[in-house]
Amino acid sequence: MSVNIHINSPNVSYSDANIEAKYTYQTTSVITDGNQVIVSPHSTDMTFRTERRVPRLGVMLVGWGGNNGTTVTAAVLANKLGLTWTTKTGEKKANYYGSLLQASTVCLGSGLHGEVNVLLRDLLPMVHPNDIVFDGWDISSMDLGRAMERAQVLDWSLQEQLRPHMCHIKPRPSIYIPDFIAANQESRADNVLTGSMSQQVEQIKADIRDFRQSSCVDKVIVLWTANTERFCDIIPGVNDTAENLLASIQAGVEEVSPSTLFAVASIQEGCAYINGSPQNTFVPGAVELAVQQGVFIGGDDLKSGQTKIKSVLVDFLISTGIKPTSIVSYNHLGNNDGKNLMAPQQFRSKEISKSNVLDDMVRSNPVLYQPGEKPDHCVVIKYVPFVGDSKRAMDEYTSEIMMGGLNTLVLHNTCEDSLLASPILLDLVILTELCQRITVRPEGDEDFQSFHSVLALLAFLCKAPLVPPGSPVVNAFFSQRACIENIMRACLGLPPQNHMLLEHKLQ
Ligand code: NAI
Ligand code: DG6
Repeated sequence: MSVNIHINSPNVSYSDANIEAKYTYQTTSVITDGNQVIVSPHSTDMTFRTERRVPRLGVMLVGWGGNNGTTVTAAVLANKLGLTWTTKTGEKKANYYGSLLQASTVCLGSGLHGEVNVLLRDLLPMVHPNDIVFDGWDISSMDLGRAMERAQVLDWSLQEQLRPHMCHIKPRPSIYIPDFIAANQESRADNVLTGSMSQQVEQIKADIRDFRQSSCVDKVIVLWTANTERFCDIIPGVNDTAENLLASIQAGVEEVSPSTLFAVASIQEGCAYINGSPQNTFVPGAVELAVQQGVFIGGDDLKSGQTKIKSVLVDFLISTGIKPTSIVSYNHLGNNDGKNLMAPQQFRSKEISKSNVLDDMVRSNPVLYQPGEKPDHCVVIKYVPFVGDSKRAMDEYTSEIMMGGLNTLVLHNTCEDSLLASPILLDLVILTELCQRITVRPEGDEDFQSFHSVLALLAFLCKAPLVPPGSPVVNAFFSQRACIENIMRACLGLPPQNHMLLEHKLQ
């Protein structure tokens, strides 16, 4: 059930169109000189403006016929239709567990009977997942009903109820360049565009326009949830600037990946583009193009399971003064993602995105880690067809504790990968859409400005967060979550959540 939140403050005003909140943003700058550390607090007054009208949102998935694509489409349908189904353990009901926005709460303050917690989705006007209209592309022509069956994620009796709604939906033909994904994917590729590279990009742009018009959506966001590609080489003159990238597409240069082609098409159509996979889709030329066009881009790679817990556990260990020295993360899975990741170049993309997650936490504690020192960190992925989408992840964390002691933690996690990923896909597009309606005006400025085109706010949902050039990358789970929560609170003129509870600590 949704609640209606109204802020009772002279700093917050409501009009039919907007919520405007006056806010004081507090930061501290630090100058270090030997063992002297000079800290200066600063305050900047600003106004946050949030458009209240929630648009009809269209989401186009690249890789719509895959496990994530079919599962998220089916889950939204099941929620919309209020479906229930029976398994050997009883009746199940469609829900959005695992979604930050739909299933996690924020404490607003104290009421008569203690803390009042509301769903994050109720803080600001937001698209409800049930109202999203889906479309998309896949190199496999299989209809979504059969593709859902191929994915082997949802219970059979739920599939039976959903199939009549999904069997008539076919993904649009897509851009297929075999060199970028594993050779073992070739047999799926029966739904591919032909023509020159630039003609194919034009077709993707025409698809976006066609979807926008035929489904009467106000906005389209495009999200890559297709196979992991190999990394691209960054080549001066090819993909290093927007101009060179566009010229390379015209010339059909080989080192431009399908995911970058989709990014370019989306940006040129004014649609935000999110990369749910690990590859370096956002080559410098693509980032520059997004900035030039003022379009949001975000990614990379959904942070769904093993890496999510790593961003919690390492944060916990280092912030309690314990020194992780070795982290070994093994997992096996049997879905098509696992099959694609058997190929060394595609595995390497995933290995990179899973490996960088420790960096900011390690850097934050110079007592535990000398400059350049890092824990040993090993990532292994194996393909075991029998387990299907039910991924098994095993992790060993060894840490140094006091006086040369060792502390070893071992985790075993089994879960359907796509059921963890689907709510994250929804959070990504809903947060991105919300950010398109938020603008900020620092005091003294004439105009309201949007967030930077590289939407770093999505970091909580991504393994390898994309940030504006020169910005710090934050991987630590609770800092990432606090960032989202506190920006949403700022839009309502509310201070950051400080957890001090002083009202209960004084005499
Ligand atoms: P999947 O293999 O089931 O689905 C990928 C789909 O993309 C397939 O249907 C394939 O035919 C299609 N495809 C490949 N190249 C394409 C192209 N150029 N254009 C259009 N379609 C194309 O994989 P799954 O499990 O859905 O995962 C998708 C991506 O998300 C993978 O890169 C995976 O690594 C990433 N991911 C998945 C997570 C999860 O928990 N399931 C978490 C984090 C990332
Ligand atoms: C095996 O690692 C396959 C991958 O696609 C992962 O399942 C996916 O990236 C989720 O990764 P993690 O580390 O967040 O569980």
